[in-house]
Amino acid sequence: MTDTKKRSWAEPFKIKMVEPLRMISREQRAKALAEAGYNTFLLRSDDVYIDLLTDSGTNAMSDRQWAGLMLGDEAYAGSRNFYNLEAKVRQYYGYKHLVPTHQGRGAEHLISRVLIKPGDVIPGNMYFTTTRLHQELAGGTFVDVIIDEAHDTTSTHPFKGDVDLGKLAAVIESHGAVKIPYVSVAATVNMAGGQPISLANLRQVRDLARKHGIKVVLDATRAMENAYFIKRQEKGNERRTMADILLELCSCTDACTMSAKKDLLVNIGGFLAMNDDALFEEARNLVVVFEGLHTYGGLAGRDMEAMAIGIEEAIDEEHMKARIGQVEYVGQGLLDAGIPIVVPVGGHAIFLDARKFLPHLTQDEFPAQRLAAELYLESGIRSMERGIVSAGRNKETGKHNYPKLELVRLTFPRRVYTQAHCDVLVESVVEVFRRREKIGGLKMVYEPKYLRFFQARFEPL
Ligand code: PM9
Repeated sequence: MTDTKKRSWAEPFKIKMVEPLRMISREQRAKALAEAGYNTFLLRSDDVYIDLLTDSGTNAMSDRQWAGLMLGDEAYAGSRNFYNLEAKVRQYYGYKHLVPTHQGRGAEHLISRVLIKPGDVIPGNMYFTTTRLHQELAGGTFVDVIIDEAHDTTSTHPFKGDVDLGKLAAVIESHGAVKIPYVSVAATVNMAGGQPISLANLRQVRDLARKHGIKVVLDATRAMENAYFIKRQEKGNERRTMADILLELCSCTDACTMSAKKDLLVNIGGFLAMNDDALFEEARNLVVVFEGLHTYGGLAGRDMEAMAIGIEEAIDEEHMKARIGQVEYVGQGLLDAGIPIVVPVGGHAIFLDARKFLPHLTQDEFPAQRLAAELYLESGIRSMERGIVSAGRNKETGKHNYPKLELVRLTFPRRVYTQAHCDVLVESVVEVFRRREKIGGLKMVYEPKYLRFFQARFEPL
């Protein structure tokens, strides 16, 4: 019987252009997987049916954004699109200065070079792969100060991205404020499952850091999604706009790095933004060395225009409701089927708990890597390992880092897939779960030096 009280939501857009999908046969998928060394990053996109590898640069742009591309001012210096973007970043993120970069890691590179000295320590709410690598390449060491609940896939804490203030205070106490150039705060926290940080917690982080003269740098890559969670579930924020919350989030920090390929609905782009004039001066000096002139930072004028328009579309609450709603729809489907996932469901992805999915495998047998491979084999769906392979090696000992979280990420590009794709996804995961006991582990047969998850190769044990 139809529930007459239930009111469904629907996407606030209709589809104007389509890109055909095709599914190759199981035999072809098995061959493709072996050729890719059981690494979903090494599959050809043509061999993928539903691509949930990432939400990075894979979003569908709107008709307004495509029109914006035609307004690209490709002047080498002083492009009008830069000034449009600068105005939007000031309006919505509130920082005084903007340094465009080709993508997020370009911004991470610059800020790490400017602020970190060899021997420094950077506390943060869980590592992110590229962020931590740039901190390490600049001579720093990342220290995780996220709350313990973030490492527990079953904890239903609503803000698992929060910083543990006791842990942060202890890092400051043991290393001294002079060794800590900044606190690295992500909103939302990707590796924890897309979990948000609360405004109350960020205010406390700011107060503690300021007391010791330490900066706070925000990874604002998915900060709009974080603002949505604050509005929905942090007391006292229900009546505020997402835009207002975003401004306050940023105002608690001194600078931000941004991969615009996520929240901001573009295929390429990023930036560094800050209030401090001296920091801006240094970043502007370096951007011309590594990215491009300070008014394009490795981007075409048209890319900056699409980003400026994307900011306004992404801050729209109907857009965000549908975006997060889609992720939650899949999450609920998987939970109803008894599949172990990280709860609460986060902003950009569903994370399968590979330890619980494949409890007969040890972490050295790369359970999440194998599970991602198996899901591809089952259904042509591409996902991403977020476990021991992504965690890399300890920079001192050279041994594997063993993260508590051994996850497979099913990541949702914005405005790309329909509810029918979501249903196919849930059914496919359930099918793999049904035959989970027969799934074996992997051994790593090739390991690159940096960010090994991108290019490592594996074979079945
Ligand atoms: N994130 C993702 O799929 C892209 C590739 S995986 C390394 O989640 C955060 C929170 C990110 C992020 C990229 C970057 C780097 C910084 N911070 O990929 O260089 O999620 O634009 O951004 C990916 P870029």
